[in-house]
Amino acid sequence: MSKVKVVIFDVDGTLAETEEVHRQAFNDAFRQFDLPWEWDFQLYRELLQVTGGKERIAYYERDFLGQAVLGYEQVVEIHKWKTRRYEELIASGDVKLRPGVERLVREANDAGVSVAIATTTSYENIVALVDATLGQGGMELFQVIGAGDAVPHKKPAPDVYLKVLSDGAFRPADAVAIEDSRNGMLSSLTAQIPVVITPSRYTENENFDEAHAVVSNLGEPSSPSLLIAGRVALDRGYVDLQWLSDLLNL
Ligand code: XBP
Ligand code: MG
Repeated sequence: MSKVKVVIFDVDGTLAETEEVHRQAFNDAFRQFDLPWEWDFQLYRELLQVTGGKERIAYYERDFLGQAVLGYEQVVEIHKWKTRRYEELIASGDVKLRPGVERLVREANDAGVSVAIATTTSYENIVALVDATLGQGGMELFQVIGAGDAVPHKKPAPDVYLKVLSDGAFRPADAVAIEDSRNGMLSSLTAQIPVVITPSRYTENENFDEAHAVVSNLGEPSSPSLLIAGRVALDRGYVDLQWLSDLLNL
């Protein structure tokens, strides 16, 4: 009998390595709107500290360049174009789910354990990614979704996790979050939800000291994952419901 009642997944960096696609879509949008901006890998890593695409653009102009010329409506318009571009790029099918994600999502569904999403990206972007990776019907594998602008404050604020808990009538002690970033970890922990970190390309140097476990990825029976830090040994080499329950039982 699983103690976990809901597994809550972050999206960007956790379900898949999507941030390079977001970066490309931002840069394409800047060209489209004749803005002389180009975000490279290092700069984008810094800018990822600001969660949410609109917030990131506004921060870049105001605090990074120190000259706010775009009004809020223009930021929204650029971001809308960026979202369409992101959907196009994701639909090309080059981005794959990270190891173990599909296995754990299906294991939970088969066991009657809920699967939820808590992200700062938009609902459209989730659908684009899930359709491209899990195919038609993939969205039905996620019973509760907390996305983007549905809450007033994005991660590291706990709002999106609190929304998922309240929408699904889950207790924090029955939930576990899977995240890839410090901001995501703080969001989940502030909502009192235990968190497992699978660091991603952009977040591998962040501090995850407060996480319940850090694993290189969720792993597969055929390609085990490395336990970087954690309170329970990862004997089988991959994260499954039993292991998550053991983590919650501590
Ligand atoms: C990561 C983010 C997002 C994406 C861009 O979200 O901070 O802002 O970088 O997406 P997650 P939008 O919580 O899934 O890790 O442009 O749609 O905001
Ligand atoms: Mg993330």
